[in-house]
Amino acid sequence: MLKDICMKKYNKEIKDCTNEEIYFALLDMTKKLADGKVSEEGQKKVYYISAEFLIGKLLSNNLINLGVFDEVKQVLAENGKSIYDIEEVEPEPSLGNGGLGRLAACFLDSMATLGLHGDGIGLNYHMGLFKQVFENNYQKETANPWIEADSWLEKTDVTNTITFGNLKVQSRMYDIDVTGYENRTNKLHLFDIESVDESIMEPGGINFDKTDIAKNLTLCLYPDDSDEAGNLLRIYQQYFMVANGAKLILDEAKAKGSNLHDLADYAAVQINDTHPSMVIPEFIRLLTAEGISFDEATEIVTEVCAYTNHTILAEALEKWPLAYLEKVVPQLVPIIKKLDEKVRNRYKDESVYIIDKDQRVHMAHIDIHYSHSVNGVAYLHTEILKDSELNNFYKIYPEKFNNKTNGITFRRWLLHCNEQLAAYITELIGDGYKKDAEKLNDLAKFYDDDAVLGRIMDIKKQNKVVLKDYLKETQNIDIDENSIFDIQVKRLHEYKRQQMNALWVIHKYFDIKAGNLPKTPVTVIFGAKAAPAYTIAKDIIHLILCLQQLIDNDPEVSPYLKVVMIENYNVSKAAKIIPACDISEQISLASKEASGTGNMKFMLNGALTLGTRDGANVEIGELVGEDNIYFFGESSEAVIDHYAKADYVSKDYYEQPEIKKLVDFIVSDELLEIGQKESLERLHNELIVKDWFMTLLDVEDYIKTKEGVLVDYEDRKTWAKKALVNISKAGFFSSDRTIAEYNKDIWRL
Ligand code: Z2T
Repeated sequence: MLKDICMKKYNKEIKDCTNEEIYFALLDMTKKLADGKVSEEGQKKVYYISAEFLIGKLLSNNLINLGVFDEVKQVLAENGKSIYDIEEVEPEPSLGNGGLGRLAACFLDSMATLGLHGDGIGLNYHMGLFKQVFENNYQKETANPWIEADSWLEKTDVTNTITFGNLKVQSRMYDIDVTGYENRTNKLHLFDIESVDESIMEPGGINFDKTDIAKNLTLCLYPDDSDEAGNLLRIYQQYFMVANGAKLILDEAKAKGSNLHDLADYAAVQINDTHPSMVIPEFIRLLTAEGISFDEATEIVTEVCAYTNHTILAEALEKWPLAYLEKVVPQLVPIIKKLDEKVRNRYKDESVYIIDKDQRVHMAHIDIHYSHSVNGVAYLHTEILKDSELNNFYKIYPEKFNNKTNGITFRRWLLHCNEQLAAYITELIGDGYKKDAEKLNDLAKFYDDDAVLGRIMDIKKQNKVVLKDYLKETQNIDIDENSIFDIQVKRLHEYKRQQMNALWVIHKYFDIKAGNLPKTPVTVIFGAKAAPAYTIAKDIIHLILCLQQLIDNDPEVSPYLKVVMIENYNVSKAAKIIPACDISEQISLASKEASGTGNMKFMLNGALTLGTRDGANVEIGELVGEDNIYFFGESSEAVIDHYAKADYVSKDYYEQPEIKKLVDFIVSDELLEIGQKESLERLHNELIVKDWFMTLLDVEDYIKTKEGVLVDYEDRKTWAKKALVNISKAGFFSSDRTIAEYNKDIWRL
């Protein structure tokens, strides 16, 4: 088939085509194959509405799901081409920030894989998330355009006029095929404005005129919300997404015979955090325009919609000033006021009102009152929502609250990223695990099989070499495949505590200087983007890059310790990094990481977790048992208690001489010579006088525990067994399981 396409498209044999030409030919081929698997099925359909879908590159993923990856790889090889070189040609769509967006992408994969009719609804950002480059040991942002003349996007003839007060914009829907693993194909619908203008982006950076909505609405994944124009743009984007989405959902239901009173028999809408929450008042607006009473419209919408919460961090909970909504979406304001009135008539507790006394609209409150389901994303997270963050709502609606522990698609995060391990698992237990992840438990019979443990460690070693070669090629960095790969890759945020890991590096640096040499050298790998306006996060990146340079240039230390900051960490880099990992750093302040999903990817690929009892780490621990995970630090209860009593004083911890020595090294002569004084001093001061996420509370236990991990690493056989236990218990974290639960408890397709 590929041969024919190349002939027809370029009048060339495969062997004579460039990698670019082959990529575009495979694009055509894949689309055709996927198309054959689209089918309307059943009356009810689920719509996953999300401001982010971090789909990453799609070619190999689609070839795997369509069952032709091995065949294509073979044909290419016979013609002197490599599928891995072709993969490099594909631009990476970065239509998400991190976990929330990647989760949405995994969920689409699992819906199609389970044969559920479920589509995604989102926005066609032209730039996606910024591209990160390092300059003078600092993060700099540049634009990241990804749409080419020929891409996965299919232009549809669905268009709408979307009204914002006096401004009207024309929209158009673009579709991306979502292939299921040996199953149906669904669609990801991405809406765009017809008048978008990429040329308003200032060259070399990520700045553009934030007020020119008709040109910028879908230009970028939501930008900083640090100024009014940024906030307003975000509201424009959100309404644009839900207005197009709600219209599509009603049109599809009507086409299938719905009279709208029975909408809940045709549509289930999952609201991914509060970014799409305006879909609730928008549905009510459309339904009442069709003659349905306001009260009935709220009941219909409540039956259709379900809401997922992804964080308890106060700053991430959206509260829009009513004045902003009046400016951008005046048509929704009377509806939101009426919804608030209904709440006020029923409940006396001010904390559950939609509009607060400062005239701010709490988006999550709309969702909780007017959805039938509210879920957290890991057991601990849901318990915290019920017991503290949303306790006042839980008291009103206990039946609405439920947990759906996150998951990841094993197609991308095992079959694709770690072909060798997948092939070996198949050799051991057959390939049933590809569709039923719980079958990984069958690996238990090999826990004490030396030959198996040896092979598991061999594969790990080979993956480390692959990463070594990749880093050499992309960043000209040399790492030692015989060192321990200790990895923390995720967005940069103080609650995730990359700064604590940096303090460990400082500790180890002192230790080595003092002559305590580690048996096996350690390579500490970081990858993280900081939000452009998040100053302290950028300071932490600066510290890590300065440590990297300091240690590289120190012949006493560099044979034993290396720090590497991966530039522009994204989905395709994750797929290269994760299979090579020995120690997975999941060290967030307990209670703050709602779930985490990187933790699951590392476990599945045979890394051991060093972490706090936070998010899904708790469930990983329960599955593998305390011998096969390294927990440290204060419990979530203790942390929540510290916040309640406001009794955490970082200065008190800083005064302990061993801790002071580490923290003060941030402003040592050695580092000031490399880095910028202002930045390092700001971070130093922050840790001493604020430390809002309690780094110094846990740093001592962290260092002690991590030293223990390094000791354990030396017993290779016991380590290999722990790795195999982790792989074998990872089945629970398949997003197929998560989606089956969403369907059983919430969507009921
Ligand atoms: C995000 O990635 C997450 C939560 C957010 O709250 C926003 C974004 Cl962009 C508004 C993450 C959580 O931090 C992480 O713990 C979780 O695993 C992930 O969502 C998916 O649920």
